[in-house]
Amino acid sequence: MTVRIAPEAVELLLIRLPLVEPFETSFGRTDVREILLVRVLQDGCEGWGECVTDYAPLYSSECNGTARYVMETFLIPALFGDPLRRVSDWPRRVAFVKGHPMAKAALEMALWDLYGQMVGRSLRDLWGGTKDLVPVGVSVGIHPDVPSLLRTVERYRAEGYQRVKLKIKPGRDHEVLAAVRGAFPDALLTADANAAYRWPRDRAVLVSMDAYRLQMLEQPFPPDDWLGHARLQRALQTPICLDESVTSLATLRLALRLRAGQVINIKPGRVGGYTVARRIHDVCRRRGVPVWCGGMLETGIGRAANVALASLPGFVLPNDLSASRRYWVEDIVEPPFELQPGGYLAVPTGPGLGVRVVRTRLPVQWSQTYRRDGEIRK
Ligand code: NPG
Repeated sequence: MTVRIAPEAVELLLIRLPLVEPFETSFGRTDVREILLVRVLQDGCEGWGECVTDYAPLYSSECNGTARYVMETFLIPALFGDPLRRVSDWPRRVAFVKGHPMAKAALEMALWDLYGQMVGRSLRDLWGGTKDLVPVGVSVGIHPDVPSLLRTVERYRAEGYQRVKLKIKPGRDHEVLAAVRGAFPDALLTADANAAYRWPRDRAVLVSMDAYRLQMLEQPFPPDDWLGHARLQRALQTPICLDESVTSLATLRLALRLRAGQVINIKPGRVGGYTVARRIHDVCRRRGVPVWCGGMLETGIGRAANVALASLPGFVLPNDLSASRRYWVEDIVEPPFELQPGGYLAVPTGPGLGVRVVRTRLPVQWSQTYRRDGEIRK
């Protein structure tokens, strides 16, 4: 049986979901997440996707407003063209739209879920995942003071997370890393700068971070500073992990050729979807480069897709995929993600995402439905 992908309708919804505690990075602080969701409908089945954009373009150039505009003006009409033979044809279908990887990825996620529902197979199965459980860590935001940070780290370690990632920025780095390493001599620790440092200005500050025995230092410099990353990596024993820099297979190859990093954080939203994310995984695996799945404070929708991705064999390091209760009072899916003994999340086995979206739990700000026949309904 061949299943063609030709949704009759696409719904976009914006929800506002408060985080259980504020999350601060070098680019800003979030208390409430504004999240754009996508629902696609075909033959009585539905598929859900989550867009990892935020209310403002702080992490990258996209935000909820650009994603909505690009989806409704270009991507949804492209989806309403000829049926797709495979979901993995989506990147080629939308290649005429330059950039906007998060908008493309959100629709692709919904199409994978829809396809999985239609053929009764899980994403793990469709993507060649090999694990039932994926190792997970927790990302700890910038805290107002060191004692409160130590309390947070203690709590997450007691819950069982395998590693702790600390957000750092200039002026909020050595103090934090020294305190956490001092309090937890054996903890698996990483640090993430979200591009807040500059080469060569911050060379000495960064090189002296070798003292903290970090598993990796993530994205110290802006995404396009390839030479800065390569030069720092030559001076640093700690492996550099690239996040924002790796936006495609081409930038991955550049990173590996320049030795600008030794570890890759794969975020499907950043690279335009799960098809490209899997290709990046495949190249890294062939070359022996360890990868892990990054997180963007997703609801259970995006988390389900990311957990399935992280079940692929090359995802060998703890992922930024924490339990639902680390983010939300009540997740919008059933069942929620719970931390398993030893610091793992279980990979869903049901069709598609393998979780059910609870419509009554969605704090919808606005929604709009676009139909193949051209009708638009608010
Ligand atoms: O557990 O989802 C999570 C958070 C992981 O630190 C995390 N994400 O820079 O990787 C990042 C950061 C982030 C969060 C980036 C939100 C963009 C938006």
